[in-house]
Amino acid sequence: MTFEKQDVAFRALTASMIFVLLAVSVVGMSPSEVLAQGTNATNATGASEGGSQTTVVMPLGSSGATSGAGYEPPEVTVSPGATVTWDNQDNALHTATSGQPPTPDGKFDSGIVGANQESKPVTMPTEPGEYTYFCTLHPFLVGTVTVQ
Ligand SMILES: [Cu+2]
Repeated sequence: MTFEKQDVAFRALTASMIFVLLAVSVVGMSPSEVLAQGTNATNATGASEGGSQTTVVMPLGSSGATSGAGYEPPEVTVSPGATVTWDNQDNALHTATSGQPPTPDGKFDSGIVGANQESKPVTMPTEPGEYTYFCTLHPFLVGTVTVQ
């Protein structure tokens, strides 16, 4: 009889210890999971942009040949294989197409970016160099991406 009582007590103690261990491990895991997620989120943003997002604006009015408005900034420098996003703030369609106007060279191409739209992140070449690009719809718009 005594043995049974002790056995029950022992089981209760074991159960409560397991509960405490579980509670500790759950509590212990949560911060590290949060940290891991935070780290992943940082990496996801940082890795694709080499630590910084490069965005070139297609300013309002840049579809006008004599407006003087053009890709802003006209020259950017990025790491090999980094992405660049073009932010079209104009009321006309634009592209950022690598090559000497009016001939695309196939190194990169944003495709048509709608008015008040952003392009998808466009992957730059991995080969270091200076890449001229232009707008296929407004070939007087010219910019440069330097990969280094
Ligand atoms: Cu254009």
